[in-house]
Amino acid sequence: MDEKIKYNFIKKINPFFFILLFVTTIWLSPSIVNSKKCLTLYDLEIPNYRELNIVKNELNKGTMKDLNDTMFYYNERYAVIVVGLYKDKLHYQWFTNAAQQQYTVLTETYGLNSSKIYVLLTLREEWADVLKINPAIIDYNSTEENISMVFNYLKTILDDDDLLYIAVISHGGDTHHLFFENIKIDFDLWQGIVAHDTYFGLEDITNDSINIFKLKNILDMNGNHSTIDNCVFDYELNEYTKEVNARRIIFVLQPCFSGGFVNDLSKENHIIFTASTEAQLATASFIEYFADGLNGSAPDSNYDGRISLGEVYEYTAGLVYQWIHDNPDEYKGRREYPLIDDNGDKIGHRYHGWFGYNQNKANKDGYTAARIYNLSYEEI
Ligand SMILES: [Ca+2]
Ligand SMILES: [Ca+2]
Ligand SMILES: [Ca+2]
Ligand SMILES: [Ca+2]
Repeated sequence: MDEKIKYNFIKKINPFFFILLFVTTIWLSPSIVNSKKCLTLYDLEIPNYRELNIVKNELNKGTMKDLNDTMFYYNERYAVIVVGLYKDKLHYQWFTNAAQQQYTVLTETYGLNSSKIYVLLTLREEWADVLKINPAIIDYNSTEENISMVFNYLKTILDDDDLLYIAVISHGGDTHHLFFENIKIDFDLWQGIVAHDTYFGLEDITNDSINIFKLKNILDMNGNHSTIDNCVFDYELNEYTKEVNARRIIFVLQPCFSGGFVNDLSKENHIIFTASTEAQLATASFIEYFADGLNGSAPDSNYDGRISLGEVYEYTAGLVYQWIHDNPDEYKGRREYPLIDDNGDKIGHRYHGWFGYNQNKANKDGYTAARIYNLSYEEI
């Protein structure tokens, strides 16, 4: 083939070749994706968080500061662990176990002084056989007066170089839920419509069972909040804590609908973690996964040799997703998305698939938590 014929041949074959390549690629790609198995909704909603971590590790490499950069070490560290309404024996066992676990991790793993940890829990003697907490660590019955008293005291002793860690373990409710108490609804339908009034219940051992989901306990006939009050609303928790002076206040909230606390508690120096959104139940043990994460189970996703609070959150969220994924029959169609809000904008975001979460952008949720380590110090 002389040069001229060869040139003409390539000129003819080129467009045809590329069109064929293009069509083949388009035709093959869906069958490659689907060749393993059919994608389910779960697969789309819940990517493998370990794989995501690997991708993110690559992105994060080199972006975190060196260990010897300037760090701010918290002066004094305090904690408040509240167990509210448990209602039945099963939850009594679960919640007292989770509270003990929080206490153990804070004292043994992170060295908090036991005299600086306040545990509020109302014991129920007839269920002593399933009690999982050492009664000696309990400071007060879990009443609204005592909760308010503890935070009032902390207002007088904490300074802006201190850390306060607050864990709430309780059944929770939501005023939207109340209006529809007799109707079986898809909670997710209500997500994001308004910022909900959310609350956690308190135990009344003079009653066998206080049903916090009963309308009469919370709202009067006009739909206003009742003065009969056996729960702590989101705005009440904000009232109790807003004047506590601390460099950081960390909230870890297990109650159902706890995402509804975010808009009330959100503040520049607050790091808020919730078990679910304001429209979701919280059936997975977010709080126990979180304690496990703090206690060394969370992976060092960015290989900087230390575990950040952000890494603990991602580990926790991954396990909650996994738990919901693994229990599809019992909780068919239900979602639970643990939220984080650490940029003070009153909006919580979740780890997977939402644009508001980014550990590397200063104005996004996740940025501050990724720079707090061992509940002891943070990057400055
Ligand atoms: Ca109240
Ligand atoms: Ca709220
Ligand atoms: Ca790390
Ligand atoms: Ca936020």
